[in-house]
Amino acid sequence: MDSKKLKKIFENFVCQGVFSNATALTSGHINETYIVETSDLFYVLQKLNHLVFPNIPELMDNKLKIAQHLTKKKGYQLALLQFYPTKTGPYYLKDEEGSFWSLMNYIPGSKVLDKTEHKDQAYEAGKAFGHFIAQLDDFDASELYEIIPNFHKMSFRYAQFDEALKNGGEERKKEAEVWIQQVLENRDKMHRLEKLYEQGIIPMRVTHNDTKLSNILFDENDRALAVIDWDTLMPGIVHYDFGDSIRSICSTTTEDEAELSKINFDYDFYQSYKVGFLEELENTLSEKEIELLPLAAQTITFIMGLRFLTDYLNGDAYYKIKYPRHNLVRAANQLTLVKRMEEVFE
Ligand code: GN1
Ligand code: MG
Repeated sequence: MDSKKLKKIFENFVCQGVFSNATALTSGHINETYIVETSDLFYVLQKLNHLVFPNIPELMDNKLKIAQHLTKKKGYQLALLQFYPTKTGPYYLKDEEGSFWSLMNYIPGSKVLDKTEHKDQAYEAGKAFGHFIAQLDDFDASELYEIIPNFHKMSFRYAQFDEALKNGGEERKKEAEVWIQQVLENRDKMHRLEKLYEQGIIPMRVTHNDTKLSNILFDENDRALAVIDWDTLMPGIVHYDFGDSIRSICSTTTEDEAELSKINFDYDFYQSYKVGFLEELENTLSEKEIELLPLAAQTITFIMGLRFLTDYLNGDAYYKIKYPRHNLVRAANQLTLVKRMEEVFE
């Protein structure tokens, strides 16, 4: 998007500084994100994908409530996201094309990691997400809108997959055959966490639901600075967040790697992440929740593989892709990682 348009959008928000420049960040799969440079400060301007997030007012309401809660907590040790209102009041702007925008603070001196480089980073990531969840423990989950209903619910993702299998093109199905087979074979095992939740054995908490490595900001010394991307904060189970971190933090490649032989599960990183995570959450989680963490790693990696595969069969309707078989590559990558995890855990 050109700079002139971005300037116009930015000027609808109440904040300091005169717009000088905007650069796109390309890592997210859903929203469009820009760093805005002004005479004063940097900001993060985001075009929110309203096909994925159909109710933007509710989305922003969730994020503001979380910000308010964490601001009030004296013990919150990470940098906070702040959201800026528009001149007409709401914390989002609807532009002339019907697109929705929000503006956030930029956290100075921060960087994002694509891949874990050493185990201290894994430990820091575990501490950061553990801390975030612990600080939300006294937040009333019923105050949050379920922004994407059934987001990590396996039965819902299986239903979408079954539908895609029924309607998908023959060619795509043939290309994806081995991965479809792996999904079918693991169906029951990967359903276990959801069943335990439904039986009341695992409790509901407020969870982040997108705890990948790139949703942590690090400082130059690799200390975690902030947990970002609060789009999917909703009621959930702790396993969603633990598992989603492990799949990105303990893989030897990114989820875009097409060369499957390069994908391994790094058990040292896993242990370090878990130590950091439990340092923050030991007194909050039950023994049963802790016992199920290895299954969480496999289940959430699997659900990502399943979602990429479903999107591939659907003709790439959901995730942004950079080339035609991108979603198939991502699905193969994640399902390979599940296998590598299984070898280690069993
Ligand atoms: C999407 O847009 P991004 O990168 O924050 C997705 C997550 C997936 C992730 C895979 C709302 O997150 O669930 O884990 O891609 N978010 C949504 O990298 O579907
Ligand atoms: Mg996200």
